[in-house]
Amino acid sequence: MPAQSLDHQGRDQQAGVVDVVDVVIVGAGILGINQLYRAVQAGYSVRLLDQAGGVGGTWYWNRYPGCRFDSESYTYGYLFSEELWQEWDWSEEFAAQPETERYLNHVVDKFDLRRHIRLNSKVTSAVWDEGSATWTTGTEDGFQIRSQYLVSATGVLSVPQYPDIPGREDFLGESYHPVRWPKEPVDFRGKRVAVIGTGSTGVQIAPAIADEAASITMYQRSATWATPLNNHPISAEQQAFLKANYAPIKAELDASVGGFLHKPPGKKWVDQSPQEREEFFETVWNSPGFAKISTNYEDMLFNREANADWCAFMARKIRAIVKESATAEKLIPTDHLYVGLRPPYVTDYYEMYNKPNVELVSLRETPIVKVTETGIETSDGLREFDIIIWATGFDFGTGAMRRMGIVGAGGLTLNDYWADGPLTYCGIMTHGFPNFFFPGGPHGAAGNNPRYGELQVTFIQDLIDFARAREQRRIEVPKEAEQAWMDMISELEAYSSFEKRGQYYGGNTPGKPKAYLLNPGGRPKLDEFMAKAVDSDYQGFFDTGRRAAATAEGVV
Ligand code: NA7
Repeated sequence: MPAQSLDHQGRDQQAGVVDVVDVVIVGAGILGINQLYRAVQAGYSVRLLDQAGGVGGTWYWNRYPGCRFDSESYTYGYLFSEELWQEWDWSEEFAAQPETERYLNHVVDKFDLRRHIRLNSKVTSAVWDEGSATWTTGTEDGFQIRSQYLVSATGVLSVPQYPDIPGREDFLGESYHPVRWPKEPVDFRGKRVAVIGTGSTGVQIAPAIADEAASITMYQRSATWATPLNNHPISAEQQAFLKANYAPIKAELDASVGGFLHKPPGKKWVDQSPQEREEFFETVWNSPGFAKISTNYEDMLFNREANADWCAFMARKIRAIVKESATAEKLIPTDHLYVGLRPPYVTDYYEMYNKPNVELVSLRETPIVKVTETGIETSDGLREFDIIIWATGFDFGTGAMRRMGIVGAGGLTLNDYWADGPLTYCGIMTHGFPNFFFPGGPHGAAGNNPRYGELQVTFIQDLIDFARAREQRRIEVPKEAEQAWMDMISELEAYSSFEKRGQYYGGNTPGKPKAYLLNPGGRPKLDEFMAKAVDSDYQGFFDTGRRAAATAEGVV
């Protein structure tokens, strides 16, 4: 079926028809759009499927008040087109969700990508056929499509997670998860609002609605080390600077470890006096977003004393901002150091607690007993609400792929192969699943995700081009290459500051294997592994199928 047969909503006119294309991409988020752009540019027939009613992925779904970047806008956007860079003006250092959704729609239209996209298409199965060396992908509405290559760009934060609290379904007021926020704005005026969860999402929403709502009650299980985002509008002068410096900025980002422009300070805590430390921490506190990590003392994450000193500084800040001392003390984490959990970056979060209509409930002191028809009962009694916001996180990293019904070579399911945690090569391929790629997947990133993702998207497109040029129909990462990447993960994970109870180990998701889900080697390790594959003409990537067949026949 030619792409032109899509109707104006991006749906095929006849569900159930088996379509055949070169590449099927799942997910119209930042990396799915990037992969689509590359594949279309390279002349492939492509169909992109997304369960949403619009493009944007994370930036389509998370339309809750206060949602915004915590990576600098211009470092998050695409770098593959200077023309795009020159024509798009980000309005703020850390843009809000509506602007990012507009940006991604702009990119799709500018590069004429929309006609390849089928929306409202939730993938429920994807099965490899060895004989034809193709994938057949099926959607919830019965549409089927066959392709030589399958790319799952389904994101790490796409499957919402609700806690198993008794009575959650009984609540008769409005309930929302931020990643399934309605398109129509929620009216908070005069409403009593509960926010469950104080991760990056909960602490963004609450200050954004605190003036409108009658009351906000924050339910906090773990306090987090939130620090100011320090957002600001991009001035005309800064805009001119960005436009004039596309090439050097791109070069700096391309060479960066984590995809940021922040520069390490060249200083260690251990070498400084108490007064120097105090002054330095003040500068770090006033720095933008993730610079709290990347421009902090170079031994901060590796020296517990240095980290504890930074935490003591942040605790003093919290006490200085939050007037009621009992509330301030509850907000100060006592069970983990900085970057033990993913640190949120906030605007007016601590200040919000000085408003008379905002209350903090520590679930460590008074746990939730149940949700009732009218509110939430904790061990100290019932509070009644009109709206409950479940800012309780995600099935991180593998959530979406584990729900797509992926079946690889020999009938092996992805869920079985990943039963003890994902096994990947560069966070993009897994052995036993030929012609299948997942940019932005588990083990892929640990920083500014699009900057990792663009390395992966480029590698995937180059690999497909290479295989096509040599008439290799089957691409499979060799087990040894996957093992080498997994060995890197295990070795460097030892230096990770993240706690096992958090999302990066699957610790927040009941029943999920506890395995590290980030790339602890940063972009340099991706570069190193990918360059090795490219330099060896992808040695071993094309003959594993034949080897397996030969082994089965007893030839080898
Ligand atoms: P997070 O960071 O996983 O935070 C989820 C929050 O929900 C966190 O405070 C949890 O407390 C809390 N939570 C989870 N389950 C419960 C129950 N049962 N009771 C009370 N509180 C609970 O998700 P976010 O959406 O905030 O952020 C996700 C990503 O978005 C983030 O990494 C950024 O990349 C952007 P806990 O810490 O588990 O005690």
